[in-house]
Amino acid sequence: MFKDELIRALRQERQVSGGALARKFGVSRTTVWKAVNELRKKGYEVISSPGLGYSLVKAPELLLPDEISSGLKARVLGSNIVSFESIGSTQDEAKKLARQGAVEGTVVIADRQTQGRGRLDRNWVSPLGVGIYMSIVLTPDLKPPEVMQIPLVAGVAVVRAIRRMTPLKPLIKWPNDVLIQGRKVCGILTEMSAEIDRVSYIVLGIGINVNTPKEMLPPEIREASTSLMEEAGAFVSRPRLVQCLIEELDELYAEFKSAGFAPIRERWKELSCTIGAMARVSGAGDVQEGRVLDLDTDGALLLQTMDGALRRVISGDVSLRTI
Ligand code: BT5
Repeated sequence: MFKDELIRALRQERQVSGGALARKFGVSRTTVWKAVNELRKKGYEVISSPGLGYSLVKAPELLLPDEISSGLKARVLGSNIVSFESIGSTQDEAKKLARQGAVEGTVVIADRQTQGRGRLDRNWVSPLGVGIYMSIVLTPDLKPPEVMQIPLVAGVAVVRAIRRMTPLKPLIKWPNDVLIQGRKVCGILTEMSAEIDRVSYIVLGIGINVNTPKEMLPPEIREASTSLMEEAGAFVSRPRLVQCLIEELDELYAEFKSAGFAPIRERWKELSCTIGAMARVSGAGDVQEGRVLDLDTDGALLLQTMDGALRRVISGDVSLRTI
């Protein structure tokens, strides 16, 4: 905690003395000096001038709460940010915090996950220092079936954030993948705790391969996946991308809560590679093939199967034949 407050104080003032910082935090000057050295080890460049004090000249690319919240323009999301260098899964930590009554918009973010997961307990590969692995606690007034709209809101936010930060043109594959040139760059996972007719909380998990070199991904997913750096050919700032993502999601989530799913549905359709494509949908032991006609008003996929029948799909994995 003290470390985050120290970074904030160093950001606020061009130069600040060790004595002033010690008084501000109620600690000794030696403690301040030690904490500054810890920040230096993490890549912060702090100059100390005798008699004048400390100046922060460069901050590293860390996903620390203060790196994310500094200058963040969001109303609800990100008001509370918790970060970890390494964690099993940010989903589990966010669920724990939600059970303990965490405020809506609480963000749990990690530099690496050792047990990152996708849907149906599949694995989400989460190597250190190159990706974004984050989970957000949401408490919307929704009925359980409406929860499937949340990953669609998130998909639009991810695409917008990537487009703000890079020249790339990612597209969404129903329901929860963000693709670039047909390769997966982001996965979204929504888990909830609910009563029969009311949701108590949702944990929205987002994983993005940002500066991930292809070799860091295991061979079995290398062909089907990619990262922003691989596609853009340039390093992308993770803290700035997280900020953009929280801001976009904050705006879309507010719109979703006030105006419902209809406007999100229109935005989603504009950014999707799914509508009009030939698709193979597998789920619940069943495989259906056909043309995707539309996204239904509740977020389900409308599929016209080979025999001409119209099917509504509410969950499953989609593989597209024409993108
Ligand atoms: C997803 O599941 O795509 C949801 C992924 C959600 C990850 C976030 S990270 C923060 C939060 N904490 C967590 O523990 N999870 C969430 P699904 O549609 O089931 O896709 C999983 C499949 O994607 C795997 O079976 C692999 O084939 C592939 N995959 C795994 N890691 C990948 C990666 N880093 N990049 C691209 N594809 C990956």
